[in-house]
Amino acid sequence: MRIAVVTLFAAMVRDALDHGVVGRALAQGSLQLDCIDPRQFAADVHRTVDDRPYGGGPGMVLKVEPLRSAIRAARAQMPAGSPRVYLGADGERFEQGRARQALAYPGLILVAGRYEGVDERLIETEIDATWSIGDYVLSGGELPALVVIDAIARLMPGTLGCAESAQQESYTDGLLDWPHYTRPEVIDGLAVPAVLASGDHAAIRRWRLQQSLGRTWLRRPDMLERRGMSEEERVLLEEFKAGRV
Ligand code: 4G4
Repeated sequence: MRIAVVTLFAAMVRDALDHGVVGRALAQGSLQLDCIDPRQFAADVHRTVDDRPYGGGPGMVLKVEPLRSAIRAARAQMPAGSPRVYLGADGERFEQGRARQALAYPGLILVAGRYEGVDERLIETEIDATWSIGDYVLSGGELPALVVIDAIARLMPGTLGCAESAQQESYTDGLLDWPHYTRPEVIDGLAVPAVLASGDHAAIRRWRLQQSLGRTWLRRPDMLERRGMSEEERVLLEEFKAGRV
């Protein structure tokens, strides 16, 4: 998959993605990243990319022409039908479901704003959607763009070291994760749950599903409400609530 980021801080975006599973996806070529800097399209000797806001007040606004040229350049080098997405706190919430949907896109153009934001007419004419990663204001769209790229990249086939890890998680989609343990078997008087060392894979699967259901019920009942449960899941959650596990 190809992702283009239109940003005044290309090095920040590239450097942050050069680690871990996303770094490997880039090295492998399953993910291709292009950063396009609006400053390269600025017309004057000072390479100006901002200007004063109409109506006055503090702060600056990203100028239309350099940003528009950068978005168009991104579009020209990306597969046809790659949506242009602006990152802003006023956007639609970017959640796991959106990350999964984005896997099917031919490409994705992410536009990171700075200063007080961009000229509204540019959003109207050059942007297909605005995504927000949560209800807080950041100094630029780069961190949200990085969050979006990481969430998508780890879902791409071949990105996670183990081919099964993504699939293993699928039956608990829409649930919180189950608890994980590694050696030693006892630490600070706390033992690993016996079932995990039993070798009984069906029992382990049931225990993990039950822990995921229980945690989601305790910590994020809204997620459980949205997702619904199978009959097996209902039984497992009732057993969890009864405190038998
Ligand atoms: C648009 C307008 C996204 C974008 C102004 C971007 C939070 C999110 C920005 C700004 C962002 C989010 C510079 C204030 C960039 N902040 N919640 N900031 N600012 O996804």
